[in-house]
Amino acid sequence: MQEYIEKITMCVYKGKVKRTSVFPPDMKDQDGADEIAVDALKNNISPKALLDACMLGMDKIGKDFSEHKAFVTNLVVSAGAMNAVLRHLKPYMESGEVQRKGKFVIGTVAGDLHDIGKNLVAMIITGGGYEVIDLGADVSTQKFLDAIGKNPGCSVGLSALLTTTMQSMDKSVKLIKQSFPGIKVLIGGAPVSHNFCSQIGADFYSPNAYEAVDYLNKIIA
Ligand code: B1M
Repeated sequence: MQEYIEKITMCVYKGKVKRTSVFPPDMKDQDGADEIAVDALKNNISPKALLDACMLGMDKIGKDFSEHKAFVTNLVVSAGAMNAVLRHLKPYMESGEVQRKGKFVIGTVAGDLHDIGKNLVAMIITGGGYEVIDLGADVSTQKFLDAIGKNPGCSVGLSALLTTTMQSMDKSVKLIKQSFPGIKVLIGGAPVSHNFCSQIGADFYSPNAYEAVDYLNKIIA
């Protein structure tokens, strides 16, 4: 088990997507995140353990980037490797109840292109029994408002990964609350906090996908 975990962490960290990927040159002809994930799942390594291994790889490259030891291109290839693993985990994450408990609109806020965490949250909420309407990344306030208007009774989730786009989140939450006062707004993402959530008038801050599902289950109970 440990061997798979270490290999996945390394592939995400170094951005090795597939065996045929030419990057990074020092991993030429080695299996990438894609092949290792398939093999690991066949050998009963849990999806959760693979996910944790990816997060560790992402944290390592994120730390290198903040210390100026890596470039944006490294973040891009690491994201590619993590997405390769997530594609294989999707069926496990989404294998929730077939009957849907409610609708959930989700998106990453305007100006922010980070969508891996948002995609993960969307998968886990789908698995938790909700119909998820995923608006993607860099979502304008108007796009959120339109989707909420088309899906009466839904809850909404906003993700932000940059301190700069927390302002977009603030703006979107305020306008959503103004236009649809009864709607529950959930927020998340690395720079976001409980304090920020109260400041901008959102209903709930979730540090991860699982607490988001717990919250949705609580509000429909
Ligand atoms: Co960017 N980036 N990035 N990046 N990137 C960070 C976020 C950064 C912390 C790196 C660093 O400096 N250490 C830093 C932000 C600094 C800051 O603002 N404080 C940063 C920067 C600066 C930038 C650029 C500005 C770099 C540049 O161009 N100079 C640029 C901005 C582009 C833009 O958005 N306009 C940029 C670009 C990119 C890529 C496009 C190359 C790529 C994203 C690819 C993609 O998403 N498709 C990328 C990546 C990969 C990262 C890091 C390395 C990894 C992010 C990630 O996917 N993590 C990141 C450093 C890091 O986080 N270690 C970094 C894995 C993911 C599963 O976790 O998204 O946190 P996360 O989601 C978690 C929770 O936060 C939570 O649940 C998830 C699962 O536990 N969660 C929610 C998230 N959303 C939620 C919503 C909820 C509930 C929970 O309810 C609705």
